[in-house]
Amino acid sequence: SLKALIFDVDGTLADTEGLGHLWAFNQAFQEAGLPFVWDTDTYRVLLAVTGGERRIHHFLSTRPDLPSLSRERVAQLHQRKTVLFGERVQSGHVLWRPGTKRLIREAKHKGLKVGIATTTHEANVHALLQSAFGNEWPSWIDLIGAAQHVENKKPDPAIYHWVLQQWGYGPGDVIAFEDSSPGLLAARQAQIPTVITMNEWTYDHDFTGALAVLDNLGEPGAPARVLIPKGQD
Ligand code: XBP
Ligand code: MG
Repeated sequence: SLKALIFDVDGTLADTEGLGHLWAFNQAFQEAGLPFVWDTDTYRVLLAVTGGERRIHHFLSTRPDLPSLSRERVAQLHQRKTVLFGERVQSGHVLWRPGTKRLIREAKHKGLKVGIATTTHEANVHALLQSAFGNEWPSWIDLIGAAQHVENKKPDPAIYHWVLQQWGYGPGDVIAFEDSSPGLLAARQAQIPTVITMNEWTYDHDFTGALAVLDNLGEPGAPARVLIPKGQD
């Protein structure tokens, strides 16, 4: 029987990518005097590499024309990006998606646990939860599985295995909510039934195997629409 809901963060709970992460990456590059900017088309492709630090390394590996950066330099750059992202959330640039707060509250009122399974840094998750629930956020979220908890990032299922293990639950005890193909692959490889809420960054992803593909989680008076994923139309 259903015991818990597990939410991805970026793109699922909140629209974090464009005005949040992408802005923060570019701001960090600019502050460091680096000679490149990511535009939205570039970033759309780069999102296939999950984890900001890995994403920067991957980008540099595709651009031999650019000066190479040491591991430490990239780590510093990404630390600064995390600080900038937190500020961006605090200044109200990152909006929570329809239905997400409502569903978390409803789940808790029904006695379900609510967990997080994300590839992003835990500090970013705290900033986002604070922005949505204020200081009371720990009473709404039981468990946060984030970047530091597992080595391998989505589409590897490690973060989902970690969350299930913390609770002692099986994959049939939970439902996952994701917005992207790497996220769906991670949850599905852990055998977890997964609902997709797609967004502007992920509408063309392959969502084969999802329980349902929705535009968002819906609010009273603005219900979610069921979408037909690519390849099944
Ligand atoms: C999200 C990510 C993250 C963010 C950036 O993937 O891939 O890397 O884009 O955050 P998912 P960090 O929603 O599947 O977890 O820079 O903190 O990694
Ligand atoms: Mg996501």
